[in-house]
Amino acid sequence: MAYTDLGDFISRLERENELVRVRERVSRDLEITEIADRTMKLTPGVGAGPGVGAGFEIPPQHQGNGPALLFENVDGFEIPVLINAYGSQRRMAMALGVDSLDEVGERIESLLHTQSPGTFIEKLMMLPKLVGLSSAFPKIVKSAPCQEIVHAGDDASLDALPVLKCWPGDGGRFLTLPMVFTKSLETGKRNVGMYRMHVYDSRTTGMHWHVHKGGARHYAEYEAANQRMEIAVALGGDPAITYAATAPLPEDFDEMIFAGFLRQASVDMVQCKTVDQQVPADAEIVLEGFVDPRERRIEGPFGDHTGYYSPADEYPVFHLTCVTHRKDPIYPATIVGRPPMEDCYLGKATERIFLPLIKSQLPEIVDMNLPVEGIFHNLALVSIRKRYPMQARKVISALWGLGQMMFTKIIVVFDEDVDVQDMSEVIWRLGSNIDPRRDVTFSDGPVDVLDHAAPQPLYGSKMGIDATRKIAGEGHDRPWPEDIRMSADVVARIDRLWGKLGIG
Ligand SMILES: Cc1cc2nc3c(=O)[nH]c(=O)nc-3n(C[C@H](O)[C@H](O)[C@H](O)COP(=O)(O)O)c2cc1C
Ligand SMILES: [Mn+2]
Repeated sequence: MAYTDLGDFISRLERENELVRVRERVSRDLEITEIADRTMKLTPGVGAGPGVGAGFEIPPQHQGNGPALLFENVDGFEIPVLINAYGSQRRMAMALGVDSLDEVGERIESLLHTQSPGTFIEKLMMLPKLVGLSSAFPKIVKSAPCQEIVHAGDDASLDALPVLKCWPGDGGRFLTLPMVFTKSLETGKRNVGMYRMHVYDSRTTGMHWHVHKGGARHYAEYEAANQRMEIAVALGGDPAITYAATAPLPEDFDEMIFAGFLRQASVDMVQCKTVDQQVPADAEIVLEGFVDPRERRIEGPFGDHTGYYSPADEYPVFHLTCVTHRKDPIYPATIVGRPPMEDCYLGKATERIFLPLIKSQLPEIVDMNLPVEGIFHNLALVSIRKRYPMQARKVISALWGLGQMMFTKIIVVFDEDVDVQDMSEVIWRLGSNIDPRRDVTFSDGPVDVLDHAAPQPLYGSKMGIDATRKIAGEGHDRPWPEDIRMSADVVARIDRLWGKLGIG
């Protein structure tokens, strides 16, 4: 059931009426962004706004967001641009071959219940063993579609790729959906992360891995050893592989094994031509190259997923040594910016898929919502089954210690009966149930590199809010009021009467 490649996924999207081919000629500079941004912000019943609709029609049934777009006529380029392929709950589920994202979470949960050793990380690290070696581990293949065409040496260039300039204030054009393959110098273990790449010229780009991420951790080893770091960057392939590059997996958990688990079939990998890396054989385009351990260059600014420009800063530089690609490749891209955007749905997939793992460590957690406007690291809404005083504080502290949850600026904890997916209820309970001085707790720690409100980069304060009802032992001596609810017999009687009342 796994997709053989990106083209296979595109065919599925098309069959399901989830993709629009844009045949009008458009520029890769800003115009694709403007069309994609409007598309990502379409809501049912709301028009696309002036100007859109000239070259294509939006099918009617997109729940809260417009279709995937395949730009077939990008001014000056032969290669088409795919964007917004992950941009809805439905398409994200389709990308992972499930009907609902919770299915993936349930598969993880049932694995954890069959064999259940140790901590969160230990459990996650067990996954490959649990899934079984044959089905999840990557396989090496000798020949690959992604190497049908090879441009090595002086022939290697980024110029044929329709890399987007996303926003007017951007420092240049950026690869926005690259899977960056690195290897630890010490252990040889692989990491794959999605880190945007600022194109400086035909053969050099920035390498924007944040200091907290796997690529930067490997890079620190090469810096210490003063050794050149060989890197491969893949674009496209089975969408489950691309998602895996964005997933917040623990250190040393091979994203290609996780992709194998997601697609329930191992990922075929092929050896690169000029660097000691393997890449997914089904990729559209592969960039091979290296990063020098001493070189730095200004990267950015870039209109970021925070909805603000992230400032220019110094990052390592990627030097291209070879480009390989399919005969007729597709260039996958996304834009980020003020939410909701396509990346919100990649993030929502992570929320659903990782929830069972978080619950295995914090069993009192019932549900968690990372609202898209909270851009994932700003706001987490969590419901818990509370049994003892200060349990909400324990959950808050524990979440700040769990993987990339460490970046979460605001965590709000509610009781189990609160639907944290319902923002109307969230705001009502939050305002009603807290005494700010008692129920708000502050802490300091690492913050996301993109956080611009922290007084200095990389570290700042966090806020935890206990919005649960206060129980004995929490210093609240007054009785806690009951929710207002109608008596069951009256509800039943009015249920029977309702249709006759002519109200609706
Ligand atoms: C569209 C998109 C762009 C991203 N860009 C970056 C980036 O430029 N730098 C970065 O450190 N993380 C970026 N991320 C987040 C990482 O991909 C994510 O944190 C991932 O878990 C990193 O994997 P790692 O833990 O193996 O480093 C991006 C995510 C998405 C979905
Ligand atoms: Mn990783």
